[in-house]
Amino acid sequence: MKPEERHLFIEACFRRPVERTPVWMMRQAGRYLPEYRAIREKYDFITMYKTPELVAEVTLQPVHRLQVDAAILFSDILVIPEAMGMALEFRERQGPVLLEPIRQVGQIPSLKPVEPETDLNFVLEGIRLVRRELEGRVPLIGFSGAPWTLATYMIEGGASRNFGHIKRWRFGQPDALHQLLERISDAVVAYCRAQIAAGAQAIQLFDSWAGILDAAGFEAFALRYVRKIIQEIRTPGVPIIYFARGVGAWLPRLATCGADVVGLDWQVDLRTARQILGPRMALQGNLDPTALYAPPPVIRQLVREMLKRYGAGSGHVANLGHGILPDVPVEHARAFIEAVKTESPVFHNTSETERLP
Ligand code: 1CP
Repeated sequence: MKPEERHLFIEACFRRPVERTPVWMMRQAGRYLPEYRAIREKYDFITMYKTPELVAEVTLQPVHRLQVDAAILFSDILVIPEAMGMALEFRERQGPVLLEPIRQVGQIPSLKPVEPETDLNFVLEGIRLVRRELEGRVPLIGFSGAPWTLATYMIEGGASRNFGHIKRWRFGQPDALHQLLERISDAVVAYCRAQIAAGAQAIQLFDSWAGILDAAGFEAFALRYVRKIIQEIRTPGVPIIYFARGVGAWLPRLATCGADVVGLDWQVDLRTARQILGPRMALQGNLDPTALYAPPPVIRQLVREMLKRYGAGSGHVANLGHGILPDVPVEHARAFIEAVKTESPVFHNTSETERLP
């Protein structure tokens, strides 16, 4: 069989049998890698994600160095607000900032519909380059921000402490918020479809700020749009992952999102999550990213515990519960990846797993 015909990562996403648990790390293409920092010394972050050759190079760095089971495109969720016409600036030590956040309903009509082939061609070209260079070794994950999280950045302007602006919309003018979320959803659908057409083999929707909502708000302002997007971008053979942070209290609701895989943060217990979500979807996660500060033998033990919490059989993609932190030693990241690869086969071998508690 040619390598591209069967990828562990894709098989596990669809809960088909695998000989071991596949593993990758959110934010694996980033600052903890010295080779990333070396490029970053020469270019600012925005130039990097707008240059397809650099996108390809950085995307492949963790594949070469750590032999992860999937590549994730080096880019950012804020390319969508930027393509909709919002000015974006990257500030060192602060991160990305949208210079004129949306604070009035009247600003919504000025947002442009997104045409990925023209507005975001640097992403699509990056995908094509990565696919060519990967030669089918591991699959490439494309991604987008989910509408709620993108709306949070568009209204707050950047990272926020209390999310006072968007919360004011959520409770005070929900219709205006829905109007904005509709527009963002249209852009996300077009963007994800274009990524798949260019060669993305899986799509992850990042809802990093879902956890600031209340239960009813999570359903009305986050899930409802995610469900619709997933229906519209569904493509045979291309798994869709929904990563929502801070939503452990709403697992039964999460089960209705329609994704093939749900990404979980480290506060969720994998066994409980599998009981609730397992019959319908695969699970991805969820080691605490700060666990990678521990020495490698401890990391190995923590990985063993994570695998055991999930239990026997397929349907688990090992990952961190959020992005890898910039000051984690590369050798600790390697210990995480290797521990999953060497410890997990026992959980896929029925004669062995029958003996597990
Ligand atoms: O070199 C630098 O200083 C830039 C650091 C950096 C990197 C490497 C940023 C700025 N973004 C990225 C890459 C990135 N961002 C990827 C690449 C693929 C990967 O390796 O996983 C992805 C998937 C993202 C997604 C992203 N960007 C999210 C969702 C995931 C998450 O971590 O919650 C969010 C919220 C962003 C916004 C963003 N971009 C960058 C920063 C520092 C932030 C966070 C700002 C904040 O809210 O505090």
